[in-house]
Amino acid sequence: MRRVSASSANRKISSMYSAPRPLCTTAAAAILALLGASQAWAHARLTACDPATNATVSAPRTLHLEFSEALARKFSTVSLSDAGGHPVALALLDSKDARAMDAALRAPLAPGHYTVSWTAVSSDDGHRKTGSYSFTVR
Ligand SMILES: [Cu+2]
Repeated sequence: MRRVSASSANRKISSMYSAPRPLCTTAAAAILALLGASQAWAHARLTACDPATNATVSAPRTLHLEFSEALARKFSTVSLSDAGGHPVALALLDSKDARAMDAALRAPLAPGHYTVSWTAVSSDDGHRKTGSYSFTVR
């Protein structure tokens, strides 16, 4: 999230019909600007995923990850490894939601423990954040 002056944020709100962004994003930008909030608030955090963190599921066909901000596709990645740390082949899919990453599994997953690792780069400020979570295939 770029820091914007309060006056430019106010202009954005008053001209919301011409603003390219949804109102909630614009309003959030205005609030952050008024509070002088830390840029750390704007990093793309993982907000939801399927399979869910620590879930036990039947073999999934896809992975879905949702973030708090739109992603810079070129620099954002997701990978999967099995319990032995070996990479599992994924095919990144085109996500309609700019804040989501979707990947298809090239082959059905055998029962076991898997770890998803992600790198999310915010398209807004270029900040990079990484994380991982696990799920189990029954
Ligand atoms: Cu940021």
